[in-house]
Amino acid sequence: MKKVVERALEKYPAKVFKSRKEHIIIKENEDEVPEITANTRTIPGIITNRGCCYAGCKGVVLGPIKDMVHIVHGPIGCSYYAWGTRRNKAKVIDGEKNFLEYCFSTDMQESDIVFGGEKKLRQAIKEAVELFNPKAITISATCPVGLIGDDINAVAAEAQKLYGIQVLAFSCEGYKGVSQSAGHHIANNNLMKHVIGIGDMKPKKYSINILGEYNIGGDGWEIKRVLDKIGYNIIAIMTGDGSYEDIKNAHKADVNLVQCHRSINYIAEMIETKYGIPWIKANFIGVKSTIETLRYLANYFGDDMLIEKTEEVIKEELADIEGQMEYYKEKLQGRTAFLYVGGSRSHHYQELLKDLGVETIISGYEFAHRDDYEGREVISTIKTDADNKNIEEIKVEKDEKNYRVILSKERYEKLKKEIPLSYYGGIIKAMNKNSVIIDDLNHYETEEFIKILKPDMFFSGIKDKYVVQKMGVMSKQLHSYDYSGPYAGFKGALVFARDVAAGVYTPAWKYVTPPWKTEPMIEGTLEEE
Ligand code: CFM
Ligand code: HCA
Repeated sequence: MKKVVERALEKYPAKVFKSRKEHIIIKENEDEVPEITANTRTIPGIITNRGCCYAGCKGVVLGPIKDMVHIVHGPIGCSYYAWGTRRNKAKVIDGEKNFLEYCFSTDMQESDIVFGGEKKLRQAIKEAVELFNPKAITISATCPVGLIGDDINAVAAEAQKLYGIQVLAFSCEGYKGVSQSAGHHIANNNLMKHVIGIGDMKPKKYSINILGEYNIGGDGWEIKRVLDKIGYNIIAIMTGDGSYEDIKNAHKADVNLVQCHRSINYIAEMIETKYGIPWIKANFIGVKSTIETLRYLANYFGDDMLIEKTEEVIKEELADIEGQMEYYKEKLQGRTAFLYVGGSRSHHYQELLKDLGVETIISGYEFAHRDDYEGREVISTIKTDADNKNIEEIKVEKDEKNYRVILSKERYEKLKKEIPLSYYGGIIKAMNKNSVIIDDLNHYETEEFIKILKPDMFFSGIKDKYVVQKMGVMSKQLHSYDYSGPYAGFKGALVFARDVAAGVYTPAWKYVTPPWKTEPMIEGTLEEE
């Protein structure tokens, strides 16, 4: 594998070679978790797949919240990008509002750049209030807003006073940070500061939130279906098919499930610190992972009835898919995959591929941080409630592989047992010996690795799907699921298995000649006599 990596990078100038090597690791031993360089600026000149800060804030985290009006202060292209390219699926509840079909923009023009755009923003808020009467509004900044110095915070504060509804400003100018990851953080901070905690609903038994689930292809609905069947009460899903009303009450849950750690670990941790609600790393992608997550959750509550019901639901759900999963596994067994997605799916989907007998030989993230690769060391320290009363000390102990969270006497008495909490193991641990893990992969490297490793399937996004498809390799989008789905949970696993088998077995591949069939394998120069 070392030779493979060196061959893929050999054309780089020395400086670029040195830098890129730090972002690529080979897992040489089973238990080893080598250090990787991540979350740094992409080398100028290299084309990266990454998005921008605004995409992470407005496009990913805020965008799916259905009952808020999301105004983009900026040029129409930015507005359209973060609206029209995301698959925000939502169900309208009777009497509630859903604005997801609208793209709200100040449509900044050259004159606004020269003379300032605050007036236009004020007008846009006024129109939104008059036409739609929303309960709350978000304003997201695009690059020019920061460059010309429009004060969206002042405009938001003024509008909040004037209209008597929450108007939240997000200074998520696209150029901030090194990727969309900075935008997740900005969105998380503001939701935590202004929305989470203002609700006063009375929670029911077994109340949970699902954090970092964006309902792509209906994944959130499929997860909810199973959790409802077991008897959980989901207060808020953040933020797929999410609602302002639900998010206000997120602090009332007993525990937070974290699906995408990268985009929402900030909220999970802030809720933990402020309200003493722990979080559990979940994975509802893959049959085995879903079962593990459900068992973990039932064990967290430690209620015998819940544990029994969980087993019953697992049995029922498995009975519905087992035969067909076996069929697809027979078709896919022994194949290899190359995964390259944003900041969490490259890990989650390996588990589902494992269910189908497919091994991931190379995988990477666009913008993950080191903890997503290498895992998290410590989860909890000290918990307090909102008023800083009832301080609970939670001790974290590490045994050989797992962390156990030992609760305070009071909480222990309430729950009657010690509760094992999962920690986040990271992607490297999930991969096999001799696999390659790569950060901020670019198009050049994608092509090189495909040529050298010849995986049977490639999972990525719209920016490289077709290049790889033209190389004769089955190429599937894991951001949008190629408009299929759901892929989560039990039934979703089957939809994924069907889609992947259909992709691998399509007769189209025989009409494509991969470059390695026509290109010379050894390059060299002929010496003149
Ligand atoms: Fe989390 Fe996501 Fe992802 Fe992400 Fe994204 Fe996404 Fe993604 Mo595209 S929040 S990190 S910023 S799971 S939009 S729903 S698919 S890159 S792997
Ligand atoms: C984004 C959103 C994106 C893009 C998907 C892709 C998404 O980065 O702004 O590149 O195919 O999931 O919609 O990640």
